[in-house]
Amino acid sequence: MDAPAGLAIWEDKAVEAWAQAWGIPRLEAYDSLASTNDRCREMADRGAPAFTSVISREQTAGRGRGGRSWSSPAGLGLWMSVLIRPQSQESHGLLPILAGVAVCRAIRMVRPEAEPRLKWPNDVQLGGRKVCGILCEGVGGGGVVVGIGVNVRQRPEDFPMALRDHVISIELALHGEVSLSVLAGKILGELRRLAAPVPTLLEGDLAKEVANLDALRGTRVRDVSGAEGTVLGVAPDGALIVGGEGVPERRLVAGSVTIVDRS
Ligand code: BT5
Repeated sequence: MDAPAGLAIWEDKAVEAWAQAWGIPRLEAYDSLASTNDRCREMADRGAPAFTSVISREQTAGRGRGGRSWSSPAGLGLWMSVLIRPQSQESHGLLPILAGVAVCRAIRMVRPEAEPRLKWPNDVQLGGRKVCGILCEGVGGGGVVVGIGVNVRQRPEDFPMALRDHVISIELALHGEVSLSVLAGKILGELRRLAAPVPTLLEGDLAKEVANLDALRGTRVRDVSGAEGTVLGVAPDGALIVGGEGVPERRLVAGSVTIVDRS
């Protein structure tokens, strides 16, 4: 497939200059793409180096896991994909969490009063509402495209009706303008710190940080099989540990959980 026409200028600056400022080898920016993950995958297939990134003002077919759709209106959020090339397959399960930590740190950098939380396995929340979703997709040669969608400027009416009670944008939660380029630069900077190289386990300070950010720890949840339990934390390999009150401890490695009770 031919490469679509990329922008020379994004957010008032040459795209190449952003790549240089952020210390990444290659950046492409677009007005509109079906999905930044698809474009990043094409670049990966042609041998693009780690941290090659793609940003689009709008996505016409932005997606979540399992083919769910991701609302990506023009100019209202950061819709970005980053190619990671982990040394080992073992670290793949950690990538959504590492990207989530990068987003939490970046939000704190642009809004120090913010209290973002990680909702295992791939969401970032503000005030219990989803502000960011992460979609990691494997590509050839052991690479992973990490898609990061952050709601930045939406007002409630900019979200699809069915989502309004569960979602939030940074500006709705915290007021005042947030620059897409500053946010993108902070996320990429933190991702480079966390994922070059990609760790194979969550250990030490990083494990503590994940525990502190964990929105689910201590909550009662139901997994996709219908089983309930209390979240005990995130394991070093990124699995969610659920147990408590006579329930045998188990590890969830994929899927989602629903919060049943916060007490
Ligand atoms: C996700 O999936 O949360 C991953 C979303 C990844 C989006 C990025 S944007 C850049 C890159 N390119 C892409 O095409 N995708 C990535 P999941 O956990 O399956 O959640 C999907 C669900 O989130 C949907 O079914 C909706 O309920 C909800 N949702 C859709 N749009 C949303 C939005 N803008 N903000 C919050 N929630 C949303």
